[in-house]
Amino acid sequence: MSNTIKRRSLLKLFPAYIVAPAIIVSTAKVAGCAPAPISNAGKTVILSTWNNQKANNLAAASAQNGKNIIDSIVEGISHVESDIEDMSVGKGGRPDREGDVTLDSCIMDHEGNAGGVCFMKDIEHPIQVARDVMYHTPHVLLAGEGATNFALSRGHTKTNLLTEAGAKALEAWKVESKYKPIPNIEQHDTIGMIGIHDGKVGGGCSTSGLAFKMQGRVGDSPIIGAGLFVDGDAGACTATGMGEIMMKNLSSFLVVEYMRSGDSPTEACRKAVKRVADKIKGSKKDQQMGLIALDKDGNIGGYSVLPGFVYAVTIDGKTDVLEADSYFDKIE
Ligand code: SD4
Repeated sequence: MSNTIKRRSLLKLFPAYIVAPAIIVSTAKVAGCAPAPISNAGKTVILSTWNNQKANNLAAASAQNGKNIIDSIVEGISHVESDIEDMSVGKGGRPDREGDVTLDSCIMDHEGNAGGVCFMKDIEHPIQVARDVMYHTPHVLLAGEGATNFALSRGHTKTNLLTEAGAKALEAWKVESKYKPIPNIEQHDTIGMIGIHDGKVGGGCSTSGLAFKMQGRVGDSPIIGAGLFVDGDAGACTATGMGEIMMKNLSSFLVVEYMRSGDSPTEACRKAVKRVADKIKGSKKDQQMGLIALDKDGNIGGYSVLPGFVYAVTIDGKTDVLEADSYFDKIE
């Protein structure tokens, strides 16, 4: 992760309003004497959770080649779903405790159309199936066998999602069988991707969920409002981390609503994180939630409960990895 930019170190060099967040500026709250804001209006902006630079670049190239924001995001996320080195998404994902890899995903466009799949087995590209649910069914979310059968009806084929590494990880876990999600695992986790292209905002999210979860467990990633929310009049937000937190607080929805009320993306994420972190205060601090957001003008931001959350940002073809500020200073 050579070109990670740590926002705190930039803050030492520049006034906060210039570095919020790091390379892109949202000066919504700087009154009167503010310098001219640097705006991303009119640019193609792609953001994804974790160090997903390759996925960002594919999505950006796709937009450059004339695809709309939704299809570009599907292209970026599909790459990660096929990457068996990424053990938190798609093929190669860590299984549940019964040995099944089960996938969750959703997608949403600027008009408020949405689709998702959850607890889906045997299909490599849940993000593509989510898009099909959005555009080719009257529903928003298909689960389990229904989702797999729908995927097959749309031309997907069955794939064995469990790799040797995934099976070995389960065997190792069984020795103690302790369910203890690890914050920031591999810096390469669930992919949530949001973007704006041709003035249209969109987003998608895809995961194999928390490793060694109970069979049937579904996280935030396929749930509109929890793992992802998009509104063409306000912006987009997506989440990563311990899904139960986002599900109980509808964090992605909350961030978009804060932006609608005038908060910058960073401030909106900070406030949604605070809502969650205030409830954690006093108890063990080992539950991560990372949020990234984009407003309708292309300004971006991120914030997390615990340190160590990074996200990839591509603006007009240039990609960087930023580390978000966090509510707590350390993981306990
Ligand atoms: C879940 N939010 O299933 C996902 C997991 C995740 O980084 O994001 N891991 O709860």
